[in-house]
Amino acid sequence: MYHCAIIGAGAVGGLIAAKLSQNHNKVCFVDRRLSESSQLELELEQWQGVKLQFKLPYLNQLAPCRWLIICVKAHQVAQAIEGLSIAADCQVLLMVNGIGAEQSLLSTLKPEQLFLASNTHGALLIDKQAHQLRVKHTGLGKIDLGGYLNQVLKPQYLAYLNQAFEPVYWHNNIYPVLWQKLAINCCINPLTAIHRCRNGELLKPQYQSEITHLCAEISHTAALESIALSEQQLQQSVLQVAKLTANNFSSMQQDLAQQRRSEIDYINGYLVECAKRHGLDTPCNLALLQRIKQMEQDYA
Ligand code: KPL
Repeated sequence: MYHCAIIGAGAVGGLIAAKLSQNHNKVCFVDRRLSESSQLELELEQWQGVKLQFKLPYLNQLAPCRWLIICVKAHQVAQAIEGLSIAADCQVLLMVNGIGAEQSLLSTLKPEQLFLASNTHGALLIDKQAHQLRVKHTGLGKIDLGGYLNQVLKPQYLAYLNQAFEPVYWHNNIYPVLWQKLAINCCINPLTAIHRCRNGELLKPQYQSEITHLCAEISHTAALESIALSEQQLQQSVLQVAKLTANNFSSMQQDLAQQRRSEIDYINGYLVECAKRHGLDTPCNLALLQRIKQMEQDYA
């Protein structure tokens, strides 16, 4: 029996599978692009040649899984679980950029089954062939998680996740953490995509006024959602992440460079819509949203 199924055989999914299996959890992958009932070979760069085989079970045979981790792009979440038979007592952990994708799971899952996480571990996809995946753990980070509903009991798998990824922090209310991460993504992702630069470029003086305005809009919107995050606190975390990941290209920068759909709808798009529901205008976030949308429309 698999303890854990991972949807999304990418950098983060690969890293989680590798670390959980190192800690003796039985893990399988679910990936619609690969054929069912086949194997996926995973190598973590740090393993120096050691490879592990993971099963891709038939999608309708997931019933024994009690723990499902979804780490796909935010806009792929709904499709990722389509047609899966997920047991009513299976706990589902969503680990995606932005906010809003969780709503698409609620037609299939009960709200108390759903948990949301923010991950700051660096993971890089070195190579992905049909049935082979090579990933690298590029930076130690942390995982924060909590229930979709506030004040729910800790999930059973928390201890296993903590063994593999210490530290894992449990929150009775995860939303302030998700909003802080949202602010980081609202600033770093579109700005690096538009200016085609690495995260560290945003530390330059010419970007500071725009980042200040973006953080002010995010802080005001968060307050309307009863989440207290000061503009200064948000700006500080944006700059800290830009510094810590200075050499990286953000996920949105990479998406646009490779002419893929970005996660903008769940990042600045979520922020703009949320503010609108409260009657608040967020012109700086709206401008970035429109610019990224335009860039996506201009793909050849
Ligand atoms: O989450 C990220 C992303 O690229 O999506 C950051 C934190 C900005 C790191 O690049």
